[in-house]
Amino acid sequence: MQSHGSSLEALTRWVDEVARLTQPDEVVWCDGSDAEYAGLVAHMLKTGDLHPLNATTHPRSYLHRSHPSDVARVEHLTLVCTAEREDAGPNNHWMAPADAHAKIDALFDGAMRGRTMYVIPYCMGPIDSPISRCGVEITDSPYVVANMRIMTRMGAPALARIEREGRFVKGLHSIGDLDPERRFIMHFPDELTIKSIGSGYGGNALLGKKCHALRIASHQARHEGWLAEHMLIVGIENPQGDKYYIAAAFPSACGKTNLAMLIPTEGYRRAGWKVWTVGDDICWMTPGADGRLWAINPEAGYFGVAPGTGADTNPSALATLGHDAIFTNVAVTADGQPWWEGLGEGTPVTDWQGRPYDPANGPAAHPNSRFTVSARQCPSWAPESEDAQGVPLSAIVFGGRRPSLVPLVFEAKDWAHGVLVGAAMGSETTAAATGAVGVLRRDSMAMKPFCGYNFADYFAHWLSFDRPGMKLPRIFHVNWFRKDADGRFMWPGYGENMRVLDWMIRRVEGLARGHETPIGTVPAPGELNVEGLDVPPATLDELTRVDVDGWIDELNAIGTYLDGYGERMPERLKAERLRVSRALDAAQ
Ligand code: GTP
Ligand code: SPV
Ligand code: MN
Repeated sequence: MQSHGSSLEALTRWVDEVARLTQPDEVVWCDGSDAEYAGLVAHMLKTGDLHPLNATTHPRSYLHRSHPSDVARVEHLTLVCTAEREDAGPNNHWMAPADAHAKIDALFDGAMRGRTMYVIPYCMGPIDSPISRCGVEITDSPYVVANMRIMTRMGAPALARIEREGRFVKGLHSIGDLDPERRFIMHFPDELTIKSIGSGYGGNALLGKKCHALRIASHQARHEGWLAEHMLIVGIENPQGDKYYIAAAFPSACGKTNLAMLIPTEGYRRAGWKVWTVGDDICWMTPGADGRLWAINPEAGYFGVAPGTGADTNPSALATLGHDAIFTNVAVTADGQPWWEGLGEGTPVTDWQGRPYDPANGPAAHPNSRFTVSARQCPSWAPESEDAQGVPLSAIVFGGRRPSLVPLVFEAKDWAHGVLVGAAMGSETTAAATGAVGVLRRDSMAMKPFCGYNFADYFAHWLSFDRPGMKLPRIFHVNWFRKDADGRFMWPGYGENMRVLDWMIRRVEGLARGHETPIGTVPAPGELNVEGLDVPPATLDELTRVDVDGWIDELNAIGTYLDGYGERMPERLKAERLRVSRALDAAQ
């Protein structure tokens, strides 16, 4: 650890160096105050970076329209720059660090001329938690500053912690000229450094989020014995007042925010069940002295998907969005309210690009339009989100968009099997990243775009938690997205997912025997609470059935996928796949 003061010296030196390279007109150190935020908003309302919304229905809320070519993450331009290509793995795009620095520094040369350079100290996680980590983002985008203010603990307290600790992640960002040809998001895990240019979009530009809290943090976590994951954290309180915490990894735009804010259906509510939101996107897990995994949400806000968020699907999110929110690339109604497909009320008059709405141009809101809002505004916000030690996990859930084959829910036999289930995850691509939508691909643990190192080493790291003294969470897999022959979802999802969480908790408590199958344990007939559920029995049977022939093919495809990682793939995982394959053959 560096001595007191030297860290700020290092920080100041880096800020000076960046200013010399990027040549801004002005350098502003952000303190995170309300007055600073209000000043930024006023400035952006003048420049057109923000547009006012209806101040009666949406106090202090604003619309941002991004460049139409800058609306999502860009995986092909996102690089992990380790000395050895193999350390980044086939799951990442790679460039040698020296080449990467040279390439991107040339783009940063003079990039901030005529602009203000903001220095943003931030803390990922509760400001006084030993698990939390700090960073500093330098950016020329006031929109990024405003979003970082909502998404992280930003400003003076973070700077004080950086001065005390002497360590922080360096993140340099410029919107550049927004030309996709000059857009890169580069990570240098060994230098705890991020450089991003050419995009103002969330995951590419809010460097505390995916770049720091997942790609850099996963690399640190591997060496320090913890896990940085693309997971929500939800607390479920039963009528007796016991709380169970569950973390769930679903790929981008596959239901984390919705499950984290779930409102139990009426029967559960009447019986006294409550659901608490700890986090909706990122989870840092650390083994505690008691052998359990303890989880914190490193973020302070939600950068959530707007489309599909309605009074019938996620009323908690709508309540959260009642004031002090930033909307990006949504449509607007005649009276200046934000609007998106699935909202359920209102009529769009202006689309996400600011044009008069014409259905011939596609959806009114961009499919990856988003809201940014403080987590504390959520009615189900869990006060334990601020607990320094985090919350203890009872279960980990994996899941993706699988239109066929994969049952509603099953439980892995043990930790190693659970790691295989997570590694084997598949999901249809979504609008959260540029490229084709609806293409089934492997997205191990929902970390394909976010793991800062070789997936084979990552799976080995996951397996390493299975050791004496650990009291590991149970591992489940869910699929809310099965479709029937007509392409309609077979499971109603959203609040009804409470029925699946309830079964998981009964499994944890030893109160549901389940039905063992070669792929894992599914609910035995009668175990899933279906009271008042509007799903035909034949559909429910189909949702919990294991199609042995289909799964034999799936396990073969998983084998091919794991083999793609060559020698580095842990034998334990290959053996686990073989075990499941053989069990399926025996059941045929
Ligand atoms: P990121 O922020 O991109 O990491 O996404 P996320 O995992 O938080 O996804 P989110 O909860 O925002 O959901 C994305 C889309 O899936 C939205 O359009 C939701 O309405 C839809 N969705 C969420 N849960 C369900 C569900 O249980 N069933 C169905 N059919 N759709 C769902
Ligand atoms: C995701 O794409 O998984 C998100 C949005 O949560 S972003 O922060 O842009 O990555
Ligand atoms: Mn995400």
